[in-house]
Formats: sequence, structure tokens, C-alpha cells
Amino acid sequence: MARKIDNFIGGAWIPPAGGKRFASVNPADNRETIAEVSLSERGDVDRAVAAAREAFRTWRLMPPPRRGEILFRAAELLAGRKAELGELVTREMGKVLAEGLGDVQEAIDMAYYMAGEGRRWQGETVPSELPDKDCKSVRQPLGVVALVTPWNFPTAIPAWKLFPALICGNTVIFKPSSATPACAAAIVETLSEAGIPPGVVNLVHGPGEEIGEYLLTHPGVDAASFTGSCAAGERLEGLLGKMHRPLALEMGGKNAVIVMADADLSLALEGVLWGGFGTSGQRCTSASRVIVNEQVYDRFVEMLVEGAKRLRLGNGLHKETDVGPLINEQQCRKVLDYIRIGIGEGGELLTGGRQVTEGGCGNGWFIEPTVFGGVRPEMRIAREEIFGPVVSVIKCGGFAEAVEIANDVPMGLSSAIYSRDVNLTARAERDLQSGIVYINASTIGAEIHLPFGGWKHSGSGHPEAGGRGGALDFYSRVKVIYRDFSGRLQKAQIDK
Ligand code: UN1
Repeated sequence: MARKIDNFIGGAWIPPAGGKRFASVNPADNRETIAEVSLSERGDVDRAVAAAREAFRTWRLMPPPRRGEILFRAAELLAGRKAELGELVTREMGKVLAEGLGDVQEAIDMAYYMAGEGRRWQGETVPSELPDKDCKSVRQPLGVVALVTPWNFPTAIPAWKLFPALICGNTVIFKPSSATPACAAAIVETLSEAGIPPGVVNLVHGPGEEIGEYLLTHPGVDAASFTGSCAAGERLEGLLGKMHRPLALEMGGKNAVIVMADADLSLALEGVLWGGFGTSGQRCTSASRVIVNEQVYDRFVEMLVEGAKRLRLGNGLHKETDVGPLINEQQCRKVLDYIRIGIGEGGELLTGGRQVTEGGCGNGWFIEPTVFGGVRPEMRIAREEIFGPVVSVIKCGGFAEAVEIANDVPMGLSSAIYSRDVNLTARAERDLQSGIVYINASTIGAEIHLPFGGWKHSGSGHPEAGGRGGALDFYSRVKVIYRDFSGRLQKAQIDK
């Protein structure tokens, strides 16, 4: 029997006010229901916000190293549950087990890292212009923050948001994607077991945008962080911008891998297969465009088609599977639509392109690893995020043209170049317009202790992850303190 997941409000698991539930199902086998989940209503969100406001009064005063101890315990508990949670990620989200375990490992790493940051939450002390006076900046929490997360990294992305928010002394209301509520509940359970006081972390659920938007625009919320599509993010920017509420947005990508004529083609091939088809292409960092120099284009495309054909599609729990299902029917339809669009625009469908409904794939949402060749930069499949196992290959001339094509899209999250020429790779580091650049490695696999933030339409300029210069900057604000110990009136900015 599927387990029941309730709201977590004020330190207790509470059934939804309206008594309604929705099901979370396994995308590789729709016959398996993972959980019956609380369909939160506005009243539930109001209660969660009230609990978070109340808890903020004391949580903000707990010394950050003590808050860090709780996160350290959470890290240990998550590490102890890694095998169980990795399997849950695979069953609820579909990615292959090695990636499910990797997802949980990212959450564990973030918990340990933020635990340490409790002792490094530095401001600055600088001299004053005046005698017997000093100046310092300190960091303080924002207050109650709303966190809305996607399904593609169902434990890692919540961890990227929750742990820095908590170490900075904020209290949170967390609304995960309705496709992966059980993974979210497991993180919250772990935090609670680690000793997070009641009301500091609250969890609400619900499909559709309505409850997420109600939460993000709630008058009792001070700041918000959202990871999801560009369209949803831009809508929120409009709504929350007017409210002068800090908003961190992590949105889509149309990430390019440049393959130069002098590249190690086997290495580039492995990178493109991993970056393009890992997680079934459902990462905001996925390699969805490959820009290949004309001198090696035919050879590389042949290798890529061969490689894509070798990938085995199936249930992520099975050891031999390379590529799992898409998250749900809606995503599957969207990807099939893009494949039709690509054919209509004159892209050459070189392999894949089909939904697989036979064999072990009969009860899930599977699409074959798909490669389009002969793609031109202006085509929609070369400009829009597909979020599925579809790689578009573009032929190009020299380095300058490759970089121009790579940069000429609205998004700018991650990009990569394969070349043995150190001068070219150094120029690529400088010239590629994205928040992350990889040299001789694919577009995926960012590490948690560095800022993760998209340029252009991919982000709002507040990176996730990382410490100072990253998430800690978003989840806290700076206060400057001037202390005058002269005992007399000292006037600054007065000519003597
Ligand atoms: C995402 O797809 O939203 O860099 C995050 C990566 C992962 C995170 C992806 N560490 O591919």
C-alpha cells in the first residue's frame, strides 16, 4: 500500500484541511503508486506561514554554529539512509539508480558544507574615516522564505535551497514538485529527526501552479527561491518584482558543447552522451546542442549516432539501464512535439525519435535517445529548452563562429568546449556567456561548493549553492554597523 504523506506544519504531520489527496506515481511503471499526498489548500499555506513566522523569532537568535550542528546531524542521517533514498529517487523520479544515489549524495554534501558555514558566516571589519570609530558589516537572515523546487533533482535541489536558508537563520515553507513529494518528505523527516525546532521547516504540497504561486506571493513571506521553467520564472518575476521581494530564480538552459577539430573525439563523444542523455536529458544543464567543427563533423556525428543507439532504455532500478523514463505523460508529449517540430524545420532525424511502449517500457514514459543532425542555429530545436533526450548537432566553421552560435540563445546556464589547444580553451573560458563553463568535460555535474547560476534568461543573478558569492549571499542580507567610541559628536563628510 502506498504511504500517506501529509503537510508538515509547526513540527507535526498534518492532513490537508480539505481532506483531498493526489498520487505520486513511478514514471517507469505507472502501476506503482509511490505515495498518496496531501493536496494543500490556501488555509494550509496560511498555517505554514504563521508557524514559520512564529519560529523565526527564536531560530534567528540561535548561534549559527549551533544551527550548523543540526545540519551536520541531518547530513549524518541522510548518509545513513543513502541507499534507501537513492532508490526512492529512482522510483519516484525515474533516473537510473547510480544517479539517484548521486542526487542524494549532493544533498548530503550540501548539508555537511552548510554545517561548516555556520562557523564562517563572515562580514567585514574595516577602518573608519574618523578617529575612535569603527565600521563592520554583518549578515542577518531575510525572515520567512518560500522554496519551490522541481522534480529533476528531488533531493539535491531542495538541499541547495533548504540548508543555506536554514544556516542563515531563516525559517522556510517548502513546496516541492508534485511529481516528487515523497523525496521531499524524506528530507523534511530527516531534518526533523536531526533536531530542527518546530515551525522552522514547513512542507506543503499540491499539483498545479496555484498553491505555489499563492505561497510565493503570500504577504507573510519575505523572500522566495524557485527553480523551474523560464516561462514560470518570468511570470514570477513579474508578480514578485512588484512586491520588492528578493527572488532567486533558476530557470532553463540551452547548453552547448563545442567540439573543435583538434578535440579528443572519443572523450567528446562520452561527454555528449552523458550530458545529453544522462537523466534522460532532464537537467537544466543538459547538453542539448553540439556545435561541431566542419572538419570532424561527419566522423563525430557517425560516432554520436552509434553511441546513442547503444544506450539501453529501461527502468532505472535495473543495473543494465543507461537511460530511464521521462517524468510524466505531459513531458513525454512535449518532447515528442519538439521531435515533430525538428523534423518539420528540416532537421535530419539520425536516430531515435520514437516513444517506446513495448517490452519493459510498456507502463512508463520512455523516449529513445534522439539525435538531430544538420541543425541550423535559428531552428526552434536549437533555441528552446526541450528537457528530454534530444541532442541537436550544428555544423560550424572556426572557433569564433562556434562561440557566436553557442552564445546566440536567450539562455546561458552551462557550456563546454572540447579542444587540445590551450589558447582556444582559455578564450572559451573568457568568451562563453554562461554561468558555468567546462573545459574538456560535459555541461553537467556542477559541484555544490561553487555558485550555480545562469546568465541571461537562465537566472535572476542570485546563484544557488556555493557559500559567499553564492547561496549565502541570497539567504541573508547585509547590515552595516558604525560604532563611535569617541564620546563626542563626529561629523563625517564635512570639509575641515
Ligand atoms: C538542474 O538540472 O536543475 O550540474 C541541476 C548538474 C547537477 C545539477 C543540475 N549537479 O548537472
